[in-house]
Amino acid sequence: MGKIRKRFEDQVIAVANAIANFPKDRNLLVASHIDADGITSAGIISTVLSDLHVPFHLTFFKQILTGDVKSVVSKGYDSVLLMDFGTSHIEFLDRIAEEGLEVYIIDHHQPTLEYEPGRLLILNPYFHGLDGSREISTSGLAYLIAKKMGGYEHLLPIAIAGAIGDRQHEGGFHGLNRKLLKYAVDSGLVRVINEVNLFGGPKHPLLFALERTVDPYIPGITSDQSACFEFLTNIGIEPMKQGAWVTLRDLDEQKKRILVSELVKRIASESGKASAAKKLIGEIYYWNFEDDSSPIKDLRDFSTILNACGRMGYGGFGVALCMGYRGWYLAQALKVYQEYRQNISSAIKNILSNFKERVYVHNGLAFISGEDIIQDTMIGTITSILLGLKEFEQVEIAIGFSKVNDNYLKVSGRAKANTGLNLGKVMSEISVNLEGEGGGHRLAAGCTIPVKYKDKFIKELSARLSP
Ligand SMILES: [Mn+2]
Repeated sequence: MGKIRKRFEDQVIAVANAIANFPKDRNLLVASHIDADGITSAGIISTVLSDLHVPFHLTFFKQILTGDVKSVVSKGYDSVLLMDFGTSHIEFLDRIAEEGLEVYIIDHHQPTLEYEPGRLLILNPYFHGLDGSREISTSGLAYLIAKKMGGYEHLLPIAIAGAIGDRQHEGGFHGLNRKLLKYAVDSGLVRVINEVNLFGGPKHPLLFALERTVDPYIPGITSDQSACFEFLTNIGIEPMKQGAWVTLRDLDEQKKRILVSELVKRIASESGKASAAKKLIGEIYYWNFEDDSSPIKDLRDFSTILNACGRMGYGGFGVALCMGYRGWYLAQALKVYQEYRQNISSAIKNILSNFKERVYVHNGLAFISGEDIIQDTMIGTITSILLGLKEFEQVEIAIGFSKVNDNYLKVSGRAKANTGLNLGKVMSEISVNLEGEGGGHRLAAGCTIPVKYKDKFIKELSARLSP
């Protein structure tokens, strides 16, 4: 083990020890991000804390701005544990820690400054030479901490679902993620197969699988059952045979090929076909201990459902699923997921049918005005989906706008692979100059800016990206 890896390991142990020995008379606030990575991280840590009989409160944040961090530290708790955020507020948190608040951070976002571990106890792979955007997510870090305490191997599939939520599986898992997946497979927790990537897996009725697939988003199919019926019939696949729903497993290879190629046509133009096909066929990660008929058997579906719960304001259902609850909680989560699909589908339809008014494309850069029609918690997802559609074939980077309130805009940026640009860094720099703030990863980032600076933001970003 290299020196760097050793330091990373030591830090995992340090955080694990701190949690294991957390004094029960101190009150603790756990604050996490509302996406799938944040919810799975919260689920893993909540399981551990419950087992330790440590009382704590759990809360979720959607944007994680300085204001949010300030509100976390001002609530009067003795200790706070920030998950999937906090790295970009180290300086501020360090000052607060000096005043007596105990601060723990488990995060994988890029730091904006080098930090010498001092008063904060922080676990971030970037401080140890590891690439937090590809090699491990917060849920993976939470798992490593749990594992150090012993007996938490069964939580590994949950950690993998978190990494999937942050799209770290795309192009295959790397680094620590790869190791975690290998361990999950070797120990029989997860099974990996190559299959058509539709909701519910190979045994799910094809009609509903199509309707429920959000990732990839299939224009005219996602969330429209009668269109799915028509689509299948038109390409010669009967949705029902002898009174039983037809599933992926019932199709022969030729029918499967037709299905995929017709779906690819729906999603992408000629040039985008290869990447759309890649999204449609790929590794599926099965949670072995989940029932075959369970809607969260496929860890990508689990991740999508958790993300939907968070975005729609029901992160708690997601945490319950991570802690092993099913029944009513799962039924509620599925209801939320249905509403989420409908929201996405109507937002996409709205943008595409008002393309001229809503989208401004220039030099491979698209600006999408989603104010008044897209919630600030959904704009990132919608921007990602739009960037993959054929209408955005010429676009390398898409920037979506939505309203936080009357004074502020949420801006979400998504880049196609290999633009060579660090979107998180660029968005952080531009927003800071415009009385805003933000950051994120290389290919996915976000920021908040005052409404009055929208045009300036567009101008500055365009200038930064022009050759
Ligand atoms: Mn994350």
